[in-house]
Amino acid sequence: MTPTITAFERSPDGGSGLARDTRVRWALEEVGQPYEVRGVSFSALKQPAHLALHPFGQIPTYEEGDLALFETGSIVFHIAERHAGLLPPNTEDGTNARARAITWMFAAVNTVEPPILEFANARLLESDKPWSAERMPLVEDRVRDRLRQLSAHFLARRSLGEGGGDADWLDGHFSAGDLMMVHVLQRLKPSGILAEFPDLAAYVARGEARPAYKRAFAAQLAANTGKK
Ligand SMILES: N[C@@H](CCC(=O)N[C@@H](CS)C(=O)NCC(=O)O)C(=O)O
Repeated sequence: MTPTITAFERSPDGGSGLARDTRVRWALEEVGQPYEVRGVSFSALKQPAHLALHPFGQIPTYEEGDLALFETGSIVFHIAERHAGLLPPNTEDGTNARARAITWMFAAVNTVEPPILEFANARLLESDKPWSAERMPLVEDRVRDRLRQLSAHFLARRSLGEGGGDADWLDGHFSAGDLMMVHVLQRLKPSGILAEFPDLAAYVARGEARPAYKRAFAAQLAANTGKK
């Protein structure tokens, strides 16, 4: 059955990949699962029909037969559980690697995304407040702390010679953990903070170079611009 996801009818970023349906589109493209998209307006997000799917009135959602899901972590996990390609197999050899990849999915949304969102909100919604300039360095440094830690993880993997010596991804092969982490980090690109960590900027670029990401990005852009 072809799943249907929801996305902004008109995304505030014009469809340039920041809206969270990108993660879901990307996961579906990675596993080769066709999908349909229903655009939702900002006012419809808070109407009963959408709230029945998403109690917090947000996108994306995922519908497949009787199943309706919200939260990108859960949706991407669901896709990764049902299709090969985003998590190591649940075999004797793969179980630990699978558990670690799932751990990275949680780390992306629970540990790395919150300070990045705080920073994005501080820039977009609070810059006119009298306390904004004083607070901003604290908010930026919380982001830098996380990036330093993530960067140290890659450095440790490289120095251990993991991933064939180049450690392109968080833990072995590309996984749903990388998909979530790359998308979380992308939000930092316009600020210049990501560029302070060239290894992480290169990691994000590797994610963006994946054909499945490019297809997801193009589809979201086309939906917002009407151009294919
Ligand atoms: N934790 C949620 C966050 C979802 C979310 O923040 N969606 C944004 C779009 S990227 C949204 O719908 N914003 C509109 C609103 O909150 O009213 C997830 O990962 O799915």
